[in-house]
Amino acid sequence: MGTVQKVEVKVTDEEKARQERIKARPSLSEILNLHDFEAIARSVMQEKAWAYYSSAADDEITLRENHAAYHRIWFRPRILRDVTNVDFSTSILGHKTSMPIYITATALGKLGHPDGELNLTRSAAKHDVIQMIPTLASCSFDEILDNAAPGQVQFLQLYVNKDRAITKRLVEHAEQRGIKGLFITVDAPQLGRREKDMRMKFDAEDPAEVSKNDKQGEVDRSQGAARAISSFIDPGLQWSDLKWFKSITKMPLILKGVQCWEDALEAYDHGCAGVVLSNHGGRQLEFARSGIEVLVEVVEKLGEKRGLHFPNEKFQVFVDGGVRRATDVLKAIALGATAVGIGRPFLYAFSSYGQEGVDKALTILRDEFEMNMRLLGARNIKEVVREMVDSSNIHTHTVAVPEDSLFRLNYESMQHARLKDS
Ligand code: 173
Repeated sequence: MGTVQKVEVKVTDEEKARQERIKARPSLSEILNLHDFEAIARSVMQEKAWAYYSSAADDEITLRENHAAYHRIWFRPRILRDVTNVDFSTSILGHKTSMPIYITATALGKLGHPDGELNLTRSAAKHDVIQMIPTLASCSFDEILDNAAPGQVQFLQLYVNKDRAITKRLVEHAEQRGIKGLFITVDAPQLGRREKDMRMKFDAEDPAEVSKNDKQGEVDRSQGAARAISSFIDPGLQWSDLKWFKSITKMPLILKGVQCWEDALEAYDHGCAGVVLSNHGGRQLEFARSGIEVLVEVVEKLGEKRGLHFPNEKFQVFVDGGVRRATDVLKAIALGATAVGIGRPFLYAFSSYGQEGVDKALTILRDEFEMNMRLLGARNIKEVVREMVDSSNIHTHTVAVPEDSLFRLNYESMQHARLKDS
């Protein structure tokens, strides 16, 4: 079983108790679903790391909506279709993947485990899925590439630096090292308020700090991990910059963080290869809608305005946020997404169990896909079609759905400021 981080923290009573909780982790064979990793991570992770990974904007309403939105979509399965064999492999930007998911970019992997993002790289190779490497990884970009299997497909998530020379170097280097797609983050001109994270001080000596090689500029450490390292991001990024990106790279450009059909249409008209309908895991604009809700309007309006049918090879639409089950993914596929990004569940998996945790998470998803494709009456991803879901309630934000206990139990309430002597 992979080692859980035991860095040289002062051995306080709280740390001793944490070490006991690490020893008391259930074995991987007892883990049944992705929610389980979250519950375990919450009890075994260092407080600061948990705060950074789990936190989201303001009152965390969008964080919860991302997951809850999937509960407003119900299936219309087909029967008697000989589902002895089901194949849920597909391709993303022309690259094969064993399932219609990818490991999306999440910063600061070493906060959760000493091997950081390499847990994801190695597991992605083993399970034939694609990893999107974050600009702000704890491991250096080259270390991640060097640890990839021969021919392993990886994408790069890009934060655009105010100093375009730094961005240009990174993009050219990424292309030269064989990165297959550039996902430009467009929903974070300024970092959202993640108050759980802000209550923690980001430590100058933190071993998990973003890779020294990939440093993007000076930092302000008073407001949590994320704000500490985000000041290099250019809030001046605009549509006209896409021309420049096209002039410096041949990699397909995908905008990550599109939140309405009008911008998806702009992206298409600007020659992007796709969009990720995302609100950054609920960490940016509070009351941003879920990616799955936005997907419904994007598919409808781009069909109407440009005659596009989805899924579409030329312009691919991805969704992320709140995904915990293969049924969530299948809903997005039925509604026209090419694939779905999953972030936090893999962080929680490696923070709790190292690479074996990620392996287990991917195995769980594979098993869920197999069963649910059979139950849905779809033998391959092409057969997961629009008619298999009823999304008529997607834009209605208050509907009665059964309590989602596993998710709710993992949700941590926000904290008030504490008195000095408490
Ligand atoms: O969501 C994040 O935490 C994130 O994307 C980020 C952005 C800048 C610095 C660190 C993390």
